[in-house]
Amino acid sequence: MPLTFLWMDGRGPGRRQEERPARWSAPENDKALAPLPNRSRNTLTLPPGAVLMPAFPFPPDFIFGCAAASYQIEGAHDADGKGPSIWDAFCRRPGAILNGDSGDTACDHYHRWEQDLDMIAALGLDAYRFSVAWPRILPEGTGRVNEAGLDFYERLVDGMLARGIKPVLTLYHWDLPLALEEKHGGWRSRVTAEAFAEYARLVAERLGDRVPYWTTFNEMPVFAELGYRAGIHAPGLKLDEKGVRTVIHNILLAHGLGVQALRAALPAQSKIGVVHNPWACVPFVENDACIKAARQRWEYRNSWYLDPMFKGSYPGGQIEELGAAMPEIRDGDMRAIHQPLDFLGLNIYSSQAVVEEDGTERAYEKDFPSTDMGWHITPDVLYWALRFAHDLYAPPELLITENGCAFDGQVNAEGRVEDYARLEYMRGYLRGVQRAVSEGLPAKGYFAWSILDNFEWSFGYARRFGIVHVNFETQQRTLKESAKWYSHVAKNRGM
Ligand code: GCO
Repeated sequence: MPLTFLWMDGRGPGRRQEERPARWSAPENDKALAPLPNRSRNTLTLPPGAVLMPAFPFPPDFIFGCAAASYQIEGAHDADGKGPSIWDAFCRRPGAILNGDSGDTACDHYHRWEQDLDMIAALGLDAYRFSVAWPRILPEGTGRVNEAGLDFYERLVDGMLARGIKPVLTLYHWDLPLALEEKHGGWRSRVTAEAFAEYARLVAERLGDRVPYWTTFNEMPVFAELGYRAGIHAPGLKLDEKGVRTVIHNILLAHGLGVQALRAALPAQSKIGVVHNPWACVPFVENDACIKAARQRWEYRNSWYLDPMFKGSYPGGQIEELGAAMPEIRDGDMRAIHQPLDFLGLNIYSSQAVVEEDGTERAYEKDFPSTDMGWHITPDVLYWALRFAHDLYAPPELLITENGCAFDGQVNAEGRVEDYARLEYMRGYLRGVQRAVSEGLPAKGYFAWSILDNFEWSFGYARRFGIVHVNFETQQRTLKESAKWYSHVAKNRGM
């Protein structure tokens, strides 16, 4: 029986089922990249068996991935020669973590990684963004190498490749070897920056031939600000302005030295980048003046981190504002920090402000719809972040390396986790990415945070970000409805 559909003019009629390749790809690649056509609505009668192109298609090589991080999922905190990290220590500090939780066991991914990779493969996801725990490789941070640690990540990477999953590796997702903190002051010291480069080299030498995407750091502002100024993340310090700026400088330096070490050790085609969590905003209305004003606010708020890496200098105006709190910069530091990068990863959950034409930042009202973290649900923010990052820094590739939401949700009597709020959140945010792609911005991938409910830092297990539910008593995994939906999107290359 012929079906009548509404479809967007200019997107073309559906493809017949039998013509459909295993994975959907756009009839003409550049169609997906062309600007959106005028949305006049037409009706179309399709022959039986025909399927529609997704209303919001993505290019065939777009990466639909998922993400997690070592300390948040691995557990096995002292297994096979691993040294302690600053998070192992911080979690033991009374009152530091909600409910006294720790990552000691977490999702026990260290022992269940095969099952977890099977799940990612069954969902049809293209890539898995994971992090390496530095203290598994170098239990004291420097010096003695723990081969068993390297072996674990080698098995994990080979396991991904065997299942057709692209490994996207992060070297630092906050679990610094405790010895570096205790002996040298962690990121307060340049010794840690040099140690990081050595660690990067070791991992690259072992896994370089198999990992296409390499990331030095995850979210510098978070572990610098929350760990060294607010004291609510490891190592739990409350430094003054100059102290924090010194920490940031050392992290940036570590990034630069790390990129150099990676370039020297990796095959030429490897992609090297960094993951930043930008302060993000949207323009009040979509006109040139508002967009310009929003981009200026975005630049002002992110340039302390992005300018050194992409331009080789701290933003001039802000150096003046800082005055005596400016960190010491040694000869050659800025050159070392300023390394060519192949991609910029963006972790974005929420817009912080609506920006008016005169640059005023308006905060969202208190009762604005938000997730269990209290983060506002602002789907357009991904589009604007991709656009501003492109306009200001033009990295060859942009990836949304994290996006997702905390909503509580348990397995019901039918064995389902009906997290339609998460599904709608993802649908809305992904449309922003699709808009960016359709306008020709180099947005190459999206990674759902997170594949599993996991240890959410100072919130312990009390915030669930997973598209897969984890019962932390039994370690039972259950696909949430959002995971099933996301699997459709990945398999159909669009929504
Ligand atoms: C972070 C980290 C993740 C978090 C996630 C939700 O970015 O803060 O990359 O580890 O769990 O962002 O807060």
